[in-house]
Amino acid sequence: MKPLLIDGEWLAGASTIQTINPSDLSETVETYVQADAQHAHAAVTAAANAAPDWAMSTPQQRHDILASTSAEIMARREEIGTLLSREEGKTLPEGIAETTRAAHIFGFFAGEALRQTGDILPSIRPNIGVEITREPVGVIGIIAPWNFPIAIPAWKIAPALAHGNTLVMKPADSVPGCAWALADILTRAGAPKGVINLVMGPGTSVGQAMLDDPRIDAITFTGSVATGARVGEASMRVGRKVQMEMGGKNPLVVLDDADLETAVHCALDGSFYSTGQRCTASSRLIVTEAIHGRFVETLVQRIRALTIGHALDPATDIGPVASRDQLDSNMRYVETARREGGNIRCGGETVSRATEGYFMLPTLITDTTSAMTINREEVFGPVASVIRVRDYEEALHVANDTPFGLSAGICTTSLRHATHFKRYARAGMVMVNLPTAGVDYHVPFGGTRASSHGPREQGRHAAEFFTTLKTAYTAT
Ligand code: UN1
Repeated sequence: MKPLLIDGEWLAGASTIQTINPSDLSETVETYVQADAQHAHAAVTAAANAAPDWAMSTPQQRHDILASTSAEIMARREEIGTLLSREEGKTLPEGIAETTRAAHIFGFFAGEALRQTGDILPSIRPNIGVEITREPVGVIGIIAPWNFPIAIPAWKIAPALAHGNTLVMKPADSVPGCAWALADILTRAGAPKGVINLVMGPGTSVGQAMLDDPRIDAITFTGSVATGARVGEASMRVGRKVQMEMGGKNPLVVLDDADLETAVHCALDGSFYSTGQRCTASSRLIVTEAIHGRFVETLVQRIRALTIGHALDPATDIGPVASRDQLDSNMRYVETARREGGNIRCGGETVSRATEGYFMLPTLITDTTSAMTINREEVFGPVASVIRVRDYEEALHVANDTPFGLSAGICTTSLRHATHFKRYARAGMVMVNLPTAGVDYHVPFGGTRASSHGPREQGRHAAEFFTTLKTAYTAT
């Protein structure tokens, strides 16, 4: 049984939950203690009490904790990756790759702890000097989603600590295993008591208690648009800094001059790997007329060749959907697309395997228009739709015809179109001849409009959220 971590103590609580393997519903993965609102309160108290000392910790101390965390994650990547795949359902290679990514993130931010910088400059007035320094924000609340159970906690925890903040973390209910492993590793790596607090529990009680607690100075959230709105409103009420990564409805434009192999690969990877459960997934394939037929035919062939199955089976390409609710929601979206005139070109149904799990065939819906529900709302499953367009200009227009703005891709051999798209795609990230999903950890991550709010995550730019600037004037 995995306990809560509050003020350096591993604690039992009044209740527990068990996680279930979405590849095999007969298998319980782990039992976790559930926090309540009082635990959340105690966790914030611990983080607030630990904040002044941790803010004064040396760059070397922060570096060493983060570097040894990175090393332990790397050494245990198969074991932790397996736990990830058993709880979330992504395939074992995806689970191990995500765990490796988490190790790299801790390694990067170990370096960032040493690379704190500031500015010294003259005042506009005589005999005055100005210093601009970055200070920790204080107590960070972390609310993490279920689809990247280790990478997203890592890219929130690592910069929070590197920049001298303490934290209270609530992992997603259905996949707390990796966040628990991180808390355990960080504690043994030397994080002082109260610096990291882990409260597993429902959003309605634990998450809400965090939102309502004005002692949390900043919240970093990844999840749905609906929950993001609640996080944003609650944070505004207490004047708290907030960073939110929410949905996407990411376009992948395929132009007539695209290399067909590249385009099909980008669509297959971007739309269906990780079972399409990525906010960066390519869910709208916007294809110009001359390549449309060949592209759809080849993509359908490749989709049909994918093996859908148990996440730990080495033959599996695409694991199960993560939960019953998500599967039901995916199927409702497919039904709505059919009703609104979409052609379910392949997939669109659940499948049985040797073990009972949430298996769904990757689904391609053709003959869709930008106005259809399937092209307006995020599905968050192995479902992509095709919109046929005349030319690049229409493709760009359709690509931008969405409230979201996370990632946008284009497959083309035209430098002119690629260059224009990089400039005019309304998204935080643009991919040329690459899938819309799959990002580096050393550069900014985030989007525009309904996808994101607040400063970017990851890379050096993470400092904007996890620090606050101080400007000091000194008469000389
Ligand atoms: C990726 O595409 O590599 O929740 C990462 C998500 C994003 C992470 C995507 N925040 O899907």
